[in-house]
This record gives sequence, structure tokens and C-alpha cells, in this order.
Amino acid sequence: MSEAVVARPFTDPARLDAFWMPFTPNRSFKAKPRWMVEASGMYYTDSQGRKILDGMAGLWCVNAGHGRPEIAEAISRQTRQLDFVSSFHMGHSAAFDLADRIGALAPADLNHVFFTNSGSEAVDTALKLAVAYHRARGEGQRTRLIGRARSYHGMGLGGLAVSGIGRHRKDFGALLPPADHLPHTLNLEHTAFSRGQPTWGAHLADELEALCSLHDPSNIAAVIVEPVAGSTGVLPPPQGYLERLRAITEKHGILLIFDEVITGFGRIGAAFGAQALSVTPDIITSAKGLTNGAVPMGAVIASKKVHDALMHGPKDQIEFWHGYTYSGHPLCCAAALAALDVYQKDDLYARTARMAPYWEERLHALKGLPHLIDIRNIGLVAALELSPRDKAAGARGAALGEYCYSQGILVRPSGDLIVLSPPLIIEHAEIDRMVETLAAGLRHIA
Ligand code: PXG
Repeated sequence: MSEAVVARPFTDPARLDAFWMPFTPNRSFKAKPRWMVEASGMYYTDSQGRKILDGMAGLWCVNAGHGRPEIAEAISRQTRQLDFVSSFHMGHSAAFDLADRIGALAPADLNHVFFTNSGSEAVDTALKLAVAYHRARGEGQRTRLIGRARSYHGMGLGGLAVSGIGRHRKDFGALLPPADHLPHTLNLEHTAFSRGQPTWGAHLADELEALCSLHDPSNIAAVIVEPVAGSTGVLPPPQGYLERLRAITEKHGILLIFDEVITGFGRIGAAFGAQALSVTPDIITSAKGLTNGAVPMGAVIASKKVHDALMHGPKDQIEFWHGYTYSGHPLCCAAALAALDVYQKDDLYARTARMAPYWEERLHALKGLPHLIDIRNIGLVAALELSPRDKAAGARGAALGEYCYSQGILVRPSGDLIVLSPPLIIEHAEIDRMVETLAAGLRHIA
């Protein structure tokens, strides 16, 4: 990396103004920017030349580590050979190849793949697909959607409607389609310091029966949940909970959607969370790890039942009135195919399952250190929950995040939670270093 590239942003602060940063306090970032200039394997390099251990896999996406040359080369080759072709009425082989590969990786008969450009678009696509499915079967009144508290389903208006984060919804309330929410499954009194799936909480799935009584199931199109809620603080599902949701949805003809934008492509020790947790939904949404984060892409994976219901009417008519200019973009498909090859070569899903017990053991050894009120983990993801400071919610989490960064480790503070989701190539020594830094940080911060 040349000096000029490293130094440029600092020499002209006025040039920071134009980029309106997403989900960032723009003014404070621009007053004290944090730059990354390079990334390779488990590490970023920041503008001071420090190596920073990436405890977040970018933003839950760089599953095989940064800068994998196979993916870079595939992108470069594809853009020189066929930079763009629309997937509306035209084709290129990488899109078909990728859909086929994803279908083979997905559970059961979830074999039909619709491409999007992000997780948010994948969620909106899945919700529309659910409504269209019922309509195609003559149940057009099934339009009601059910999400869950403490869920993140992206920033589209459909995804926001089913999402369970009040602050995300607050400014846009009137625009959101009506949706109901199941309760979330975290209850520290019953679940604190559970290893993996808590034993308490399966009964919370029965709240779905209550919503069915209220609205009548004949009006409900779909239930969407993250199999493991990720960005709201890593909530592994209670044992038996997803099984119960599956049984209730099946009983009432309601589609079950798993939002696997985070759990897809290995995070919890199988290609999809559905497989790791042995519950099969009707539709899966994915993104992030699909291309190892190298280029934006999402995918919706539908079961045969859902797909076939829409394949009706005259054969020369469009079956699903939906799509994006960049659905199945050649460059994204090439990146995703290369990423899937890398995952296979690294045996990444099985490796994650093998590494998970060590991750769990090391993290749970932190129990008893100051401020720690919960540790949650599954696969290679975890959250530490800290008790909040008096009248200063979030300050302690931010302080621990800052401490870790000062020691060369990037973690994701979210309020008083520290979320950890490293690239799945993490080694034992790197887990040790993360855990030791967190331990030192917990002792250090007030
Ligand atoms: N579903 C889930 C489960 C997600 O986690 C999305 C959908 C939306 O994906 P896109 O690609 O549209 O961003 C997500 C995104 C965090 C964080 O801080 C998490 C996400 C995005 C940004 C920040 O944990 N997840």
C-alpha cells in the first residue's frame, strides 16, 4: 500500500464531507476518523500500519478471511470476459451454475434460487414471494406477516415492518406494512451463561398460536425469524423452539422463512443454520458470506412447494413479477462461485463445527470477571453482555470495544454488548488472544 493512499484522507478533512456514512454518527467519525487501508486473512491494516485482528469478519461476511486471491481473480476474469448481461430474458452460465450449487448446499428441496444484491433485498423478495405463493394458490387474503422482537431483517420497508428494533422503525412508522411480532427468546434470569442453545424458552413459540387465534391463520402469509438472531446480540434459539415454530406454521399452512443472512455459509457449523439446527423452513434468505463479502449479493432459496405453486398460468407469462437490474450479476456470480470453492477447499463448515467447542470453552472461562452478566455462543459467534453503567447505557460496551481496538482487536460493540463473529478461518492462538484481551479489558474498564 503506497504512502499516498494511506495519507490522503488526513491531508484534506474537507473531503470527508461528501460521504454520508451509513449507521454512523457522521460528525464524530469525521472529527476522529478510523481508517483501514488493507486486509488479508484475519487482519486489517489501519492507516498507522497497525495490524488489527478482525473479530467481526468485516460485518459478518468475510467468512473465509480477507483478500482470498481465488475470489479476486474470479471477479477480474469475469469482468473482462462478460462484464454485464441482464438476467431479464437473458442468461449467462455463472448464474445458473451458482443457483444449482446453492440449491445443492441448501437443505431438503430448497432448490430454487432468486438473486438479489443484499440481505435487505433478499428479505423483501422472500416476503413478496410468500404473499405471491398464497395468492397463486387462491388464498390471496393471506397477507399478514409475522416477525419477532429483537430481529434484524434489513432496511427495506418490508424487512423493517417485520424487524424488531424499535429505533430502526421509529422514523418510518407510517410507511411500514402491518406486521405482528413474536416475543424474543432472551431472558437472563433463565438463560444467562447458557452454552449454545438455552434449555429454557421453547414455550415462547406458542405465542404464534395466540397470533393465529387473533388474526385467524387463513390471513397469515409467513413467519420470518433469524434462526440465531445476530446483530441484536446473538440469541441462539432455545432447544425445541424452532421445531415448535415449524410445527405450528405447518399446521396452519403458514410459510416459515429463515433469515440466514448471518447464519448462512458456515457461521454456525453447517452450510445453513437450518442444517445446523435440524429445522427446515420453506424459504431461506442469504447474503453476506455468499460472496465472502467481496461484492454485494443476496439470494433467496425457495422450496419446491413454493416455487412450483408459482409456475402456473400460460407458459409465456412472467410467473413472479419481481427482479432487480443486477439480479444474478455476472461479477457477483463469479465471486460467489469462487467463494463456495474456497469454503469447500477449506472445509470451512465442518472446521467451524470442530472449532466451536474451543471457542465456547475459552469464552465461558471469562465468567466471573467484572461487569459480565451473560455470555452467549453458538458456532463461531458469541456475545458478551455487560451490566450498564448507572445512567449511561452503552458506555461500558463502548469502553470495552475501544480497549480491544487499542490492543489491535476489532470487535463490535452494540450498546453494552460486545458481539464477536470472526472469520471462520480463526486459529486457536487468535481465539486465545481475543479472549485474553477481553479479559484484560473487563478488568481495565470502569
Ligand atoms: N437480515 C439479517 C439477519 C441481517 O443481519 C440483513 C438482513 C440485511 O442485509 P444487508 O445486506 O441489506 O445489510 C442483515 C444485515 C450489525 C449489522 O451491526 C448487521 C447487519 C447489517 C449491518 C450491521 O450487526 N445485518
